[in-house]
Parts: sequence; C-alpha cells; structure tokens
Amino acid sequence: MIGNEWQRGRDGLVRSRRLESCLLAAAALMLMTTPSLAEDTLIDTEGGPIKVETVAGGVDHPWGLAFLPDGRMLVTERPGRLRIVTPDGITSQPLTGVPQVFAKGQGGLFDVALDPAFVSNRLVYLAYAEPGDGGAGTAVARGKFGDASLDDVQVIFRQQPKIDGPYHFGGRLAFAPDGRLFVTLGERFQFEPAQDLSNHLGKIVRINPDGSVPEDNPFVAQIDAKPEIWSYGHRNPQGVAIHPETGKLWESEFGPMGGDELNLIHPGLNYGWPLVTFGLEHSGAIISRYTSKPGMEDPVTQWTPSIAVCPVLLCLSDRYPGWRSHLLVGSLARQEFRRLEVRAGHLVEDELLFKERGRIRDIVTGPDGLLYLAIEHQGICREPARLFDDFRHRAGNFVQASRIDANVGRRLVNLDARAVHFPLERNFARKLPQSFGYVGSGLRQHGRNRREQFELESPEDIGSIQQCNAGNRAQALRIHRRAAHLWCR
Ligand SMILES: [Ca+2]
Repeated sequence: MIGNEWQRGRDGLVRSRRLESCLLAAAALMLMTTPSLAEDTLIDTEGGPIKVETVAGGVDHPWGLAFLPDGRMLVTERPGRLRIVTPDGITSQPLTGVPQVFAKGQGGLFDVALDPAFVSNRLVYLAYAEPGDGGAGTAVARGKFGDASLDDVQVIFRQQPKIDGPYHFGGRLAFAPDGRLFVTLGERFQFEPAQDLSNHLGKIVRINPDGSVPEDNPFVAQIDAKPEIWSYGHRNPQGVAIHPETGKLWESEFGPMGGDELNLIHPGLNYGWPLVTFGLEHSGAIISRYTSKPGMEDPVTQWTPSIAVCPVLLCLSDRYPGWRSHLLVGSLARQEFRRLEVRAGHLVEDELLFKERGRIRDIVTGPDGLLYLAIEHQGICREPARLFDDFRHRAGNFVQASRIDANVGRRLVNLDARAVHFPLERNFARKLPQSFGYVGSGLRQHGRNRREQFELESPEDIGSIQQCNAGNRAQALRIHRRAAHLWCR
C-alpha cells in the first residue's frame, strides 16, 4: 500500500521535472526461479526509463558477484558454492577448493573479489562464515583461480572471537585503489563488543592482500586493540563502495528494527552501535535513547523503518550519465533498488528505482558498463505491512528526515520545524533547518484496516497529523524525493 502511493506520487513528480530523456539501461542478474518475476521490464525513473532484463537464473541464494576479465562472472551461493556464469547465462558446476562454510541462518559463503593484479596472479578472495571452536566467525580465504577450481587456498584473516549463533557476519570485501583489502565484520548479535577494540566484532578491518596488517592502520600502536581495525561500532555492515580515485569508503549497515545506516567511513572512528541508533529491538524495547553522541559518527542517512539495506555501489559508468557519482543501494526485506545523491555529506536526492523484484544481495558494474544485480527469490522477505504495525505499537515517538532541498518542483510547503511538536531527537533537529520545503503525500491509518492518502499542502496538514497522534492513531508521512521519510506515531 505504501509502495503504491510512493509510486503514484513519484510518477507525478517525474512528469513535471524529468531530468533527461536518455534511455538508461540496467541489466539485472535475476537469480530466481519464479518465471513471472523474471520477465524483462521497462521501468520509468527520473533519468528516463531503465530496462531490466534477466541474465541468468537458477542460482541458489546468490550473495556476491565479480566479473572475470573475460566477461564471465564469479557468483557465490550462500550455502557454500562458487560458480561461473557466462554472459549468456550458462551456469557452471561449483568450483572445487572452496572452504567449508558455516551455512546456518545468515551464515554461509559471502562475497567474492578478484585481486587487483588478477590478470597476472589469478588470485580470488572469498569471505565466508567459518565454523570452529566457539561457533563461527567471518573469515577471508584466497586461492588461485583454475577455471574449475580454487587452488592453494589459504585463510588470510579470521574474525576473533568465534561466536555461537547464526547472526550478523558482515562479509563484504572491497579493494582500495592502494591495493589494501577492506572486510566488513558484523557484531555477531553481541551488541556492546562492537565498542571494544580488543575483538573483531562489529568492525571494518583493513588488511594487505596476504592478510598482514598495514603499518598505517589507526590502532596498530594501541595495546589491546586488534591492529586490523579500521573503524568500529558497526552492527551488521552488508555493503561497501570505494571511490576508485579518492578512496572514499561508503558502508551500508543493517539496523535492528529501524535504523539501517549509510555511513562514510574514516579511519579510527566510532560509528556508535549500540550506544547510538535510530532502531529499536524487534520486541520494541529501546536499545539506546540516543541517535547521536559526541565522539561518534552520525550516518549520512538512515532508514526507519528498515529496508534491510544490503549492497551499495558508487555509479561511475558512462552508461548512466545522470547518475554519475550517485550511490545505488539494494535492500533485502523491502526489495528496493534506490539511487541516492549525496553532496557535502548530506543526502539531497533519494529515488526508488524499483522494488519487489526480489532481495538484492549485490550490485556491480559489468565490463559493458551496465549494472548487474544479484537478486534472491522472495522466500524469506519480511512483510512491509507487518513493519508498519510494529511501528504503530512501539513505545516512543520517532521522527526522522534528511536534509531537504527547498527547490523540488510540484508543490512546495514551507514548514517551520518548531511547528512539528514531536520530541525531536537532537540529531534530527540539528539536521533540519528552521524552514524547509516539503513535497509529498501522507498516509493516515484509521484502525487496523483503513488507510487514507492525503497530499501534504500546508502546515495545517502537520496539525492534522498531531491531532491523529493525540487520538493514538498511527500515520506515516512519506516525503517524496529529496527527503527520506517522516514517521510518527
Ligand atoms: Ca551507527
């Protein structure tokens, strides 16, 4: 329901301010078995229509993909298999030599990356959940690519300690322009240890391709700190994107119920989990009263309710001129493919490109400049309507928005932030200018079954929301473009 409204509102906006008429083409590697979802489609976006076509099917829970120099793809399957997929969609037998993985819950075989010098050394890197004493932990192994096998496989990094349980492994790999390797590590559902530098839980680490520690890592000289750590205070980092020239590192991170994050990562800094978060426990319990604290980095943007943000890619392909340097984000539960434009650390544009075509696990740019997506079937998605109810029943008020550009066309409404009588989190208040432009529509909830759409046209609309609020009805106000979402109870 929410999605349809979003779609209608967005289409209206698109008609009035289409940016360019060029035809964008996106190829999606639709790795699913449901034929009705695998059809080619044209999807309207603000930059023009994109064509989404299925390249290959029949792959089981694809997690990571990487292009070989010859145009074929290496694709990991979470149960523990690595396959080659040809450009025309032919899938190979699993390669031999892949390490044994802990394939329970969120565990399994995760990302795959090629050595920057792959053409000469043939090295392939795998991140995976490694079973062992104490449970499981994320590990990185590398081996020589032998067309049907990985040979001379060595484990170059092990997350310490291993933890019992199948949650929050991280598992994304990315090579920086200087040849260092970043690995994201989840906090294994342990919470506070993400703040403790003496372990690898809830960290992003930076290693050399042989697993050794770069001398300029931020904590190499600190006693009791793991020297591989690059940043800390993460929950479950599922995506990374690195600018190939500047080395700027973006990270996407699962929140609990609410509070998915997009972060810009700097060495040695604390990203707050679990001391600051926009999310709640799935039970509705409060994890932290703070969304921001001195000494901790705020996310560039965050999603509440969660979309289950997963991969993130920096779009630099010439095939998408309107999207240059924008971030593309995929999600699991909401199955959304989004385009984000960030300027000077602020989100200025957020477009839903498509949704409900499956859980998006990875996004890469192919040698043809087109985008390729690894998409799971819809087997275990969380029901969005359920999320809405979760928020209706939670204890406190939550309000969030991103910076809003006043010049967004269609309808503009100037609102005074003081007119919004919700208890604003400090973080939110700081990011909201006193006066700003809104465009969009809202959604009022009447009882369990009836929802009413309305256009946001004047500050009085905010007043009516407050009245509904007093009557203990839930509403979601969805702001199109430029803003993220404003949720209230
Ligand atoms: Ca954070």
